[in-house]
Amino acid sequence: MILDKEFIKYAFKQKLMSLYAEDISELNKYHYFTALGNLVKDYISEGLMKTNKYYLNNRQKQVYYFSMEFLIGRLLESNLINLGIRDVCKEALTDLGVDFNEVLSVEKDAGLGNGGLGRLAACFLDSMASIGIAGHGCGIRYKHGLFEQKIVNGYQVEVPDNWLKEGYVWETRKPHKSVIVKLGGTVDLIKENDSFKVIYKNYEPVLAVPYDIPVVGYDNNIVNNLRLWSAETVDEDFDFSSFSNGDYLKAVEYKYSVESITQVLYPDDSNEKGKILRLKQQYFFVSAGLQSILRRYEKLGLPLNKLDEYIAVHINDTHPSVAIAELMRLLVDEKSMPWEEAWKITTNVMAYTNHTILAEALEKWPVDMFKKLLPRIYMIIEEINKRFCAEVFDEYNGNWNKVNEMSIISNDTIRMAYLAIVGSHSVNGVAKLHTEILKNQELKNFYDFYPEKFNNKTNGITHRRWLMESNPKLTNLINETIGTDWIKHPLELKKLESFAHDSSIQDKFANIKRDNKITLSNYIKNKYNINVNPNSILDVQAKRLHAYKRQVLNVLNILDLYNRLKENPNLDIVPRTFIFAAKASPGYHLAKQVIKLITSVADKINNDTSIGDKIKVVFLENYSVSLAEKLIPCTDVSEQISTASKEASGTGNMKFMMNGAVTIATLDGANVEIKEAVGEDNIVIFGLTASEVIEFYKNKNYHSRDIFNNDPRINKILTQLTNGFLNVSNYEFNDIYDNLLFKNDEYFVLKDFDAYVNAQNKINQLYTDKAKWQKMSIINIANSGIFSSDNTVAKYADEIWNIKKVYLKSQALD
Ligand code: 26Q
Repeated sequence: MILDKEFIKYAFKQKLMSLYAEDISELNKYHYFTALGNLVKDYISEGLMKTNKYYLNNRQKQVYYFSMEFLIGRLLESNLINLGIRDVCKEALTDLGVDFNEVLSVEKDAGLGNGGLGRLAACFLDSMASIGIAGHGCGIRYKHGLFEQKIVNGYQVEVPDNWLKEGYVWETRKPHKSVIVKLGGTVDLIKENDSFKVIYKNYEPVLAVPYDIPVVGYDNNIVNNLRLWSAETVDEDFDFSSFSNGDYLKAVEYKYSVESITQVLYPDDSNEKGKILRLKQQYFFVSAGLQSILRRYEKLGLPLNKLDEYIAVHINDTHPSVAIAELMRLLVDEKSMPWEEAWKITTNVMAYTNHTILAEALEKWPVDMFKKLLPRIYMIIEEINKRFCAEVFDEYNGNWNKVNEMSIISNDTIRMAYLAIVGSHSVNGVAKLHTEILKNQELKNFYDFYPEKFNNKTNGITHRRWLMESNPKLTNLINETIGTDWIKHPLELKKLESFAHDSSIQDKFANIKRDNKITLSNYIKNKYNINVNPNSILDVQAKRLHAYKRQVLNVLNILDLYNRLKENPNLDIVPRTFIFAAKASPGYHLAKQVIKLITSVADKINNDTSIGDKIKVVFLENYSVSLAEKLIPCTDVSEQISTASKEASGTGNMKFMMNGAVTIATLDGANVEIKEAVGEDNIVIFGLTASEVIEFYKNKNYHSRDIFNNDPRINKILTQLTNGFLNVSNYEFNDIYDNLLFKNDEYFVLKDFDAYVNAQNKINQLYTDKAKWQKMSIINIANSGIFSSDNTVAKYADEIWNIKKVYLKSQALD
């Protein structure tokens, strides 16, 4: 099919007609979006079918990325870009009098994730398809994604995200590919010759129905698949008569209980613990995913003992780690494979990525609860653990302490990270520093035992969404300056470096940033009625709210700057707009208090006419993929100020640098590698290092009160939190205050305060030298190519999955 402008105009009008039986002039942007979306989906479907056929015919090894979260955002524009038809579609719609950008903007985000981990999964899907890796996503079709955030009276209010309400153009329901997942009940093992037969009784059958979303590669004819599972009642069981004497209410209850499994994404990034529904979600999609993988594999007609040559399964954090036991169950129980052989295959198939070192975020399940919901899986984990403990015992000459420390089951809980490590052939961290901390601290026992399993894969982001789609003006300028090779080979962005000192090029980059800032300031004016000066420094901290990410440190600096300006109205600073965007987990009280703090500081400062536009503070509500796409291209200063050692990697940091922001950062996560890439002159680093933080914890020799007592600035600011200065009750920010002073400031906010203030002053200084700043900005863009997820995924494919790239010529597909 050739998609030229005339054909698109014709097909678009046809689509509108077949969908709505009305003329284009009678319809609106929502109809236009649906029509264009459907048109594009039809076009993609053929590619999907052909790619699939190619993979099957060539027995291509496949990787399945199992993740509880896929934060994919909007798809229309990225699909158009990857298909190479964005411009022609824009022209076609413009010819028809339709505002193309308005059509794109009505698409609802698929917000099926909390933050970094979910967005990483989405970037990996885009990169796998774009570099030619046969890789697919497997996850959950939540009826409600991450909540929508409203700010009311300065407080966060959560509204359910009803993203499926008007239907979702990109998905295809595949009821004929449904499978059954068994929950609860009991199991009997019946001896049969040398083996066992497993009998399941009184379990609850759940029908897992797949919905497929195509994942389009960039200009390469490849379309992979994201399969999301939805829970439904099994028809025969939902037959009302099967509920003795037709108990209508019981039947409805049953339906409700089954459907609740895929009702909602847990809006959390660590606090939610021991919730049975979460475990159901995990097992539900893992079992469904593995069953469908095995069913497809059997179509190939290959023996099961070669499964590891054709299939890789990657687990995104421990959330899908029951996959290890479930694959054992399928191989041993359902396919009668001997345990040893099944174990070898399972560990060869599975690979695990760790995304956190926060102890409280490591998943543990109470044995009682687990056993009740997944009795057979529990037995299998016990067996895995028994054999593993025996190995540890042998290796360490009968050292029971080691066995206790490393046992998967301990103190009546199952430690999922340990299961994931034991059951995988690869364990990776997501940035160099993070991997080192895992190896030398958190998972040291396991690194000593299995050194060959551990490796680093620094995160990445797709430059197609985070540069080409979100910042078209910058993209065009890069194309004019160095050509377009970088699009398929992002490392080529490096060529920009030779222009970093060229003042005419610098001006062009500066003008684009300014244009983008004007767009954002208009948006802020319309939505919040706040005037943002486009000549001010746009300083942005956008990420989930968490104590370790230290939004509070940012706020304390703003208050200090405000105090200084009040004392000295002639203080010579470049006007600065501080922007925050962040969702707090609904049950995370402290994080919500921080939102109220930011909005209160914003009210105080924005309404102080003596400040003018020297400082503005804006809290943008409902941070999401599409808001990030708006915000990042406008940013001058990227705030990456987590307590060193706490942020596994960060990926926002990469998105901002790719759009020419200068980073103010601690040496944490991937910031360390950003610094290596751009050089220390092109980033502003401050604060404690990871080893200093770790030493303080070990020696218990940090006392935040001392800093409070000795630093009058801190004394003044913290007093302002509690004395009505911010026009709220004196108790409003109690938790923040207590954490900093009475709970000894776990995240070293006060300890790093002075260094941060100095770093911010340095930013101010650097910005006053326009040429210097622009040089820094260009060098950041030039060195962002190594953070393209294309590189990251290529390393996963090569070093973990053992999968080669495929190249599909369009003719080869017919
Ligand atoms: C756990 C149990 C119950 C409910 C929810 C959860 C849960 C949900 C989400 C636990 C963790 C998450 C998400 C974690 C996450 O996003 N981690 C981030 O991963 C990024 C990608 O690797 C890193 O860049 C970030 O540093 C890391 O914080």
